[in-house]
Amino acid sequence: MRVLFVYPNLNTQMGFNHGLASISAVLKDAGHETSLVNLNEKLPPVPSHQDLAERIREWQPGMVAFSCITQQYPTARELAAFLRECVETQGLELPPLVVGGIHPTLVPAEVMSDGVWDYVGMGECEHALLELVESLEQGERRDDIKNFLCWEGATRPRSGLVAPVDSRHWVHNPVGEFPELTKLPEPDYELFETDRITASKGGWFSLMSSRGCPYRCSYCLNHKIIDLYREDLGRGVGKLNAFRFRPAELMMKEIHSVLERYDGIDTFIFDDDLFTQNVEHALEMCAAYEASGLKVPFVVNAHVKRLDPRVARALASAGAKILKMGIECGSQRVRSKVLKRHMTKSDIIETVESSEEHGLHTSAFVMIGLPTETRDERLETVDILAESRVGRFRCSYFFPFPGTDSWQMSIDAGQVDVEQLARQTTFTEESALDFGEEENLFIAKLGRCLPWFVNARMDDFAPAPVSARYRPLVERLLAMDAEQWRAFEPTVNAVDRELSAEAIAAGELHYAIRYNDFMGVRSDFFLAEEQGREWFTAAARPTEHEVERAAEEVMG
Ligand code: B12
Ligand code: SF4
Repeated sequence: MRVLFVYPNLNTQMGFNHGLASISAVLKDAGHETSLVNLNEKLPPVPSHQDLAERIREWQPGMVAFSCITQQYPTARELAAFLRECVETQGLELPPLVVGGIHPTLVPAEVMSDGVWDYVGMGECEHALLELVESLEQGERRDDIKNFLCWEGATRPRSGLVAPVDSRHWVHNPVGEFPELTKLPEPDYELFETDRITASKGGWFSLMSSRGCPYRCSYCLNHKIIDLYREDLGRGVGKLNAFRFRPAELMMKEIHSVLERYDGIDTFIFDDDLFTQNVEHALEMCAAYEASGLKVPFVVNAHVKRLDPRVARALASAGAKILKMGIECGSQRVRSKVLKRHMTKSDIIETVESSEEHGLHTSAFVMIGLPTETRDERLETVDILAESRVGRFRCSYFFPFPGTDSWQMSIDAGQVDVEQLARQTTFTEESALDFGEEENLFIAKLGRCLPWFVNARMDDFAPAPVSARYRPLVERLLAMDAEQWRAFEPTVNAVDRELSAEAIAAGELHYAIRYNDFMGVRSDFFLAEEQGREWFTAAARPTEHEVERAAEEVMG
């Protein structure tokens, strides 16, 4: 059968959709045909609603299957409603419309109640979608396929453009077992315009060598996935096989075939939730990577609670370039009570230190504007960055995803701005929570100018001449009222460049806004990168004098 996938990747960071790549590979292996309508601004021309209808008319798929995360769902729903309209207005013959991915998994009933879908997929659907495709091909309308919420008798009532929504006529099937990663075929990267995507991501190519994560952070989907499978499969978490790995041998085969097929790859990024968590798997992956002689650097995710020194060494030796980790917030209370991220300040400091000692550049995720967080607690986030001197940090405004525990917490705290939440598609420009006028203004300044706050605080923890340079700027910033801030905000990058250039010239270690507006990067790293030098191992860490010399080169 022909399956037409739709990925409404509009207004969200462009990327592969690993879920679709995996499902498509399984369908193709079973002899089905797949194709993709990928909507993203960076891949023009962006197909219009009508283009999608024409594609269905011409290609005549037996199913149209959408995949989406929360921010992409409104577009998916809009497209599906448009296609339903085309049935009435243009006589379009429409096959079943299916939707799956993170958002439908988190809030399936809410998605189903929109009335536009025939099937709503929950959880990992490689096997489930194949079963659905094969049953439809046989002309069956089954309503008992695991992982799907659908209409009784799999027949959507067709009165009106959008069906009347009545949950009494739905069948909510339980999820089936998690797919074994050892048995899944190589992801179908051919589904995408891979060369174009790689080029527009600056040569970064995303891979996944594992699925799942043993932690239960309140803002992430993992606790909800575990609860769903635990309830439906009736087994404890230890017996769910939720945290799975693709053997190093299969990963290396995939990496080599990707390098043969696609041009312009100069960094691999393992998008596994936690690459370093399972020591055995991480060591095997690093050993295989190093033994293959590949010189392509790579990037991985780690948890600060668990970075085995053997793994840190193996990563550095195999060519890992950046180690990413969630620090999220400096306050112990907010980390443990709100985020359910149980780690101490010393876990954070020690992991950053140990990674850097092994020559790994560290990158921290932090969130600003968390529910119930006080101003002092927000400033603790500044302090943990200043004290740890992490290699870089990526700052986003906290966003509560529907269906997660942090969503409920934000509602309970009375801090959700519902309208803002509904229209927001990124988390790096503004907060979706409302803390009152004064605090909202503070959060906006902190989120946009975090590197300056960190620079200003660095000498509270270790000698840092740069703090004196940034302190007056932070004081000026804090004194601005809303109108003054609005006028100043567009100049932030220019001011940052100017001050950073002065700090470079003076040989002062500092953070500057680099690569994108929400990233603060430590000067020794970006200077090395700008000069095309290798990142240093700890033993070869630059002295102040070397930083000064490098600065002189950059400044001419
Ligand atoms: C890799 C990853 C990325 C990569 C690639 C994203 C991509 N589109 O593939 C990058 C770095 C680009 C990225 C960016 C972002 N990400 Co991200 N990312 C992930 C991560 C770690 C893994 C996703 C993954 O590939 N999983 C493995 C695959 C196999 O699973 P899957 O995609 O869920 O697909 C399965 C099922 O969902 C289902 N399925 C999927 N599609 C369909 C379709 C049909 C028809 C059916 C039936 C089933 C089905 O079957 C699939 C196969 O088993 C997840 C966390 C996680 N553990 O899932 C976060 C996650 C998806 N990301 C998230 C977010 C918020 C983002 C960003 C918005 C962040 C930002 N500030 O910009 C951007 C958006 C980018 C985008 N266009 O998607 C959130 C989404 C939360 C939500 N409720 O929507 C997640 C869940 C993390 C979290 N906070 O909980 N991300
Ligand atoms: S450690 Fe990361 S992937 Fe795991 S539950 Fe927490 S946020 Fe999600």
